[in-house]
Amino acid sequence: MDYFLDEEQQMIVDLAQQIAVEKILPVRAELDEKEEFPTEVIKAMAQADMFGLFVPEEYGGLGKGSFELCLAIEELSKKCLGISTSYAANALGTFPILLFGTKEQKETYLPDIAAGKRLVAFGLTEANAGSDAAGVQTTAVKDGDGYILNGTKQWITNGGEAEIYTIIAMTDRSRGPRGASAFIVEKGADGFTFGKKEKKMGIRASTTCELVFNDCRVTKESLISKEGMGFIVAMKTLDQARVGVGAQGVGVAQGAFEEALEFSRNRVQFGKSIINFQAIQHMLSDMAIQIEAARSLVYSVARFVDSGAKDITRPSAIAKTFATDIGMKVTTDAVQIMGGSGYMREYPVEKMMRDAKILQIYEGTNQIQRNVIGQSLIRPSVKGK
Ligand code: COS
Repeated sequence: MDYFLDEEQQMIVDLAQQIAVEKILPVRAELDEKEEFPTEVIKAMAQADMFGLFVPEEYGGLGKGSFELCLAIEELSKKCLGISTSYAANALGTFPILLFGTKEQKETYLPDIAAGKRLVAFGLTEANAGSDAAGVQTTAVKDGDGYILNGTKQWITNGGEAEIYTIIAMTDRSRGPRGASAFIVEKGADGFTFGKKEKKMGIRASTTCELVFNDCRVTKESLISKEGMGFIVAMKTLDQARVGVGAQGVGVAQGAFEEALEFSRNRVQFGKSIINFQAIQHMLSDMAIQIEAARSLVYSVARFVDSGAKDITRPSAIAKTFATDIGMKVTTDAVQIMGGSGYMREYPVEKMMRDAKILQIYEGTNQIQRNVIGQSLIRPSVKGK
């Protein structure tokens, strides 16, 4: 399919593809095996200006949008979802500053983020606040001209590696979602430490850990937007980011499809390549149909996001849900086509299948997405048409 990319968009695809093939492919299995953060790949991406893609030019970025970010994420995801997760989570952590930050906050943080000098992480999730995002128990208590943070964030992608953290904490618990506020906290702040590093089923080249706040003092300049706006900051951040998770689904599905296609051309059984069997052809055809449908949807929604449309909640949830369900389906079918070989670590599809599972879970499970879509159908004026 031709998606009529312009010259710059094609350059972004080519560049991301080059990094994926030259820098990611040779190390992905080892990083997965050792559960190691891709420091060298991140450096290569920084040198290639990939962290500046979605940052406005006035803050040192390339001034591109969600669509270009999705193109880059898709290419990286074809080769390693763990590494693309580190990259995409950096954007997730940056969106609160980009969407709601003051001029000073943008001037302080965005140039380093765009240069890839400082990674970012988004801290919403807690032990008792997963799908129920308003259940955050971390507190931020006003103290003089600052705030004191206490609490523990869980399962934070880029935790420990990132230098900048955008954190949701309760400034007034009695107000429920309206009592949450968003803050920027820097690595090294007094009272801010890292807890246990998680051992995961997949995306093992990305790091996931706890953030522990123990009387951590931040200045009032660290507050993003206003007190009480934290839940909206988090929801709008997720609305912005979810189409990128859809792009991860498209990428990992495409990667697995290419492996299965190549394998089925070469694998001979009953005297012929297995691609000649209709059972295999139909599976490959379904994979091709599903990937193209998911890609078309993700690209359309990313362009819609870039159009400046006010309400992107429902389309983002639709793109995330559809494309990540496809990511899971296609990677599972790739393992099936490759049979015993597909199940072995010698081939990359078992990793792709393990990796793909998280896409249906993080940034809001696909069940929560269906709730969000359902709510928008009940209250069209509030959550989109
Ligand atoms: N954009 C703007 N405002 C939004 C919004 C959005 N996408 N979603 C909700 N709001 C607003 C609502 O309109 C409501 O405003 P009012 O108080 O003025 O009525 C307020 O926020 C509370 O919304 P709601 O009542 O829908 O909140 P719930 O506690 O029921 O939670 C869901 C809603 C389930 C959608 C939310 O908790 C969620 O997204 N959960 C998943 C979180 C997630 O993705 N976690 C993954 C970890 S982060 S990587």
